[in-house]
Amino acid sequence: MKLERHKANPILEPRGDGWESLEVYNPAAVCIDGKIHLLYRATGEYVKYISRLGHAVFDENLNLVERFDEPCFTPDLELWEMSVEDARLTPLEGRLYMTYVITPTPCPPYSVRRRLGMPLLPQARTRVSLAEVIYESGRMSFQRLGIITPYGSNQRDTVLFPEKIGGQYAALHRPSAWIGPDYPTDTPGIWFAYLEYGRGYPAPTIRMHGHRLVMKSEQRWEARKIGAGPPPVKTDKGWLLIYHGVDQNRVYRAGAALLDLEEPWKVIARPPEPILEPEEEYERVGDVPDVVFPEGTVTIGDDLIVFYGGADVVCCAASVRLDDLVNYVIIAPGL
Ligand code: BMA
Repeated sequence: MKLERHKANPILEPRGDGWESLEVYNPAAVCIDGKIHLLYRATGEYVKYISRLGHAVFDENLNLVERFDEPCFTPDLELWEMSVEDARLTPLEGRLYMTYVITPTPCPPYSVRRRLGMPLLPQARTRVSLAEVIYESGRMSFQRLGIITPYGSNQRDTVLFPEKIGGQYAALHRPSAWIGPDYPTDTPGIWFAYLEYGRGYPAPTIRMHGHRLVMKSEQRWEARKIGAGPPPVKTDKGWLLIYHGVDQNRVYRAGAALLDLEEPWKVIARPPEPILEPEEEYERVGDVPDVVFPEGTVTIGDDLIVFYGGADVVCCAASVRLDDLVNYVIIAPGL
């Protein structure tokens, strides 16, 4: 089964000559009062490669209603955030939370550096932070809650579960450094962790504990690494997880799996084939060729709409009947 692309793709493209003139991609999504809000990663130059988040609003038929001229979220240099990237939005207990990647050393992706003759090393070191999102009078504002991923684990792709697991807040995360002989995986995989408040001054810290590997690379299309996409979607058959896999040629595809509702580190089903792969020009040609990178979903009626970045340049949408996707994940040939 494949997701069906929206006819108006790409739904957002770079514009102007400022902060969002080069790339607008990898959108988080949330539906509030019948409007779909996307928070997308945006860049406007390749030298410092600072990412900010932009905010666009769509109706349920994916017509653009509003796109704000200024970024809604920018790096806080006091916190050594030089770049804020790849947001995910999770409604939880009546509040809205955002996880996002931060780095003090942003650098353009490998393909851009090769094209522009920039040094290919080093890679950016990344961690993931949490913020509460306050939605008021049509605009988003943010209350930072701090870094949540463990020191030195080099993280992206961290998503909150939209409800507690076994009485505790919980997340999936992707520690790139947790590979090799000391770990149960040789390539970056998807891990589960609980979140808890720890002591801290001037504010409590939120830290992860109880880490367990959930999924590691299995198929050729995910041989290099995998990472969670949008936050898990609750269904009566299990948590639906849409994730990305990267092959040895750096092609990014999306797959789907079902995780146990009570013990989400247990995989119920994981079809071997991707549900979305780069085929259209806006996915195949761009700053990073051959990338589909899902980061948000909303359910409208019976449909699940998946929002994803195309080739690190544009925002796109694709959809599927949620029941059909869950049934497919269950009956498709297993691991
Ligand atoms: C990942 C992140 C994403 C990006 C992807 C493909 O490491 O940087 O934001 O879309 O690579 O370049």
